[in-house]
Amino acid sequence: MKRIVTVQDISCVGKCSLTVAVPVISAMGVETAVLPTAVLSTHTAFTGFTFHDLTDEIPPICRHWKEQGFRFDAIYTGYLGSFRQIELVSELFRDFGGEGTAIVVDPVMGDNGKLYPGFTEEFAARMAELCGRADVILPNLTEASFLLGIPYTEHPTEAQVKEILVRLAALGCQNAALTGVSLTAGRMGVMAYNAGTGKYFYYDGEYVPARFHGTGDVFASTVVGALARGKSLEEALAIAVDYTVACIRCTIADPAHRDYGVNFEAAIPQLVNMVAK
Ligand code: PXL
Repeated sequence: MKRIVTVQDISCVGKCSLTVAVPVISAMGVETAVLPTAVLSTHTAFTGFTFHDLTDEIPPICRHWKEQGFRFDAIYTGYLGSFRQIELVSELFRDFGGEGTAIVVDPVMGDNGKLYPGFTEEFAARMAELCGRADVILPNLTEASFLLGIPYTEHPTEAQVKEILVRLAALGCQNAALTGVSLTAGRMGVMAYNAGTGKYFYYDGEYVPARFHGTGDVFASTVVGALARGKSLEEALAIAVDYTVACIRCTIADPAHRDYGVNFEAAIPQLVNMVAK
């Protein structure tokens, strides 16, 4: 069985980060090790959330893993809470990366043109350096604009998306995939660029006009799980679009749905089928 490790926070209630990554990637038949960066009572869209930083735990955990000789088929990073955590994640890439270990960075920092609480432009600049060390990065349009220090455009043209992708790849990563891209009315998906081949890839699904927290984490977790299961990046991105749309559909199909997180649980059987094909 393939084994990945994911580095992000535990938001106890809110269906994002680890409470999404662990069930989704595990359901795909991939062992999912965790390196928790912080414990929050909820994700940061709630008011009054608690935050307990776990940065000091990271070096001893990694030391123990090195002693045990653990290897991972992928390292997947999501929400990181501090400059020091970015540094420690760089060290994790150095110590556990290399041949046979895909590095996937989801530079979780914001959405809808705004940074999440606590993030700054300086943080985005450091996150951009981390992206340069990845095989695959998965920013949304907001995160891409902060990574590159360019204005946010909600509806970029295809030419603008391609230019953003080339600039993202110039940070140093092999593949950049931009989420939340809509090139046709009523559709939304992902466009990716491979710096080695110079090729673009686009895949979209039905655009459901509803926004929920955690969809980026559902998307990124699915990409990581599918890659670990031997899918190509293009296949993994397509599965991730289809699963994310299925999750949003399941959420709004329930009139009593909560307004945070998506009902990814109900769509897990579909995900399992998609990855088995
Ligand atoms: O879904 C991304 C995410 C992860 N972790 C925390 C968050 C968010 C989004 O708001 O607040 C703590």
